[in-house]
Amino acid sequence: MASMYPGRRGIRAGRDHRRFAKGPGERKMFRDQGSFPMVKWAVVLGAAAWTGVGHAGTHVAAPGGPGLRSVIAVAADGDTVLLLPGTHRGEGNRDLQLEGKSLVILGQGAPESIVIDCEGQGRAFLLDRNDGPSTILEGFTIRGGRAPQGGGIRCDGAAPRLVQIRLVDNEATVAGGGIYCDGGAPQISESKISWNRAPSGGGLFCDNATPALSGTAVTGNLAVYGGGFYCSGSNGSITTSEINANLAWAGGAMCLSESSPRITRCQISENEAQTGGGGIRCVQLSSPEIQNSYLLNNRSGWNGGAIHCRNRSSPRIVHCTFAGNFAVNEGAGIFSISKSCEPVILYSILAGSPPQAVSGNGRARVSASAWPVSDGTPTNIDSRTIQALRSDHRLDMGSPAVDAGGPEAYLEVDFDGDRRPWGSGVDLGADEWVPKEEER
Ligand SMILES: [Ca+2]
Ligand SMILES: [Ca+2]
Repeated sequence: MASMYPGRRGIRAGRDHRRFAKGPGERKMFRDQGSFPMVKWAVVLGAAAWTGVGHAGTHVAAPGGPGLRSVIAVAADGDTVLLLPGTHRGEGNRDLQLEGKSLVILGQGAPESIVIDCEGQGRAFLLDRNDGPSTILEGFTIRGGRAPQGGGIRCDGAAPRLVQIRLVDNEATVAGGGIYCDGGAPQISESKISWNRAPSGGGLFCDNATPALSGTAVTGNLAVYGGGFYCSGSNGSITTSEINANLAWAGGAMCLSESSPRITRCQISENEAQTGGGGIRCVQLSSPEIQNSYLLNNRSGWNGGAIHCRNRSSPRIVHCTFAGNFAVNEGAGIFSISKSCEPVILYSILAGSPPQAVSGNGRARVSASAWPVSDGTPTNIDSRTIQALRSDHRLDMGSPAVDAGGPEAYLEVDFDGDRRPWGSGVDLGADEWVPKEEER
């Protein structure tokens, strides 16, 4: 491991985070994804069986064969390339480009059993502006990639769909250990981006891109800036995803610079930074909208355990639950370094973060939320709310947080997937309490 990276205390966090991974959020996250991939597989495999391998629309790449590059070369626009189980390695299986053709590259089997191993000799795919949403990479693993930008995949103005892709143990020497996006609008769903590393953006780096992540786990990645993500001039959306146990010098889960993504129904937990922003570090002019999300057990070696704001960054945090975050200095929940920052915290619960859950020179506006009484804030609704959180940070029957949220704009689905409001009002925090028999 290069010495520029922070130490690996995050490995401990990675072990701890499994207890959250078994929570109802993740179970519902993956259940929500439906059966589309299985149906598609059946259709494709049925077509291959009916017409044989020589069918014009379907091509097969087997491990040990001539390699994916030569299969792509003979494929026509709109064709499907089936990757057979096993490890695809060698020169014919790295630094691949699709030659302007829209292809579906589909793993035939469990994504973990189909591996493109770049063996540290290059990246798997370089996609460009010819590769739009009809370019689909689905159901396989990319590991061992190494490149300056985008160790596993680089997208230059591309907008491909990545479905059930595993980007594991890739490295960038500049930015984007797993994937690097220079412009474009990639859609990443039901995927895992784990154990990648780069100086900036251990998992992903987005530069003036508009990514859409859903149902994706960004876990255990390592960087100097932005363990999970680095977004520069990039907005986009992150929904029903887990950003857990990433590690960085600054911005454990993510660094945002001139980037204001919309983060909904996500769990951001167990991330760690040696300096500001154990979870999210808003560097400059970055005002993400964070809704119906959990920020749990993130740690900063300086200020801002969950969120650190600087240089006119004013995130808007609505219906979120903070618990167990920690900062060595101050701002276990949210820290704003300057008066130019005006984070808004609304209808949220800041638990387990005393003292100074919200601190710094910024003009944080906390309203209609519950937070530790030790902060002496006039906006505390009821400290019993915090004590009433279950061990899994969900609400329990009779919690003061039930129906205590606001009538203003809210998402109609809570973190768990329950419809909100249930009962006479929306609940505080990320979770809407519903009677057990009504839980989805
Ligand atoms: Ca309610
Ligand atoms: Ca719920």
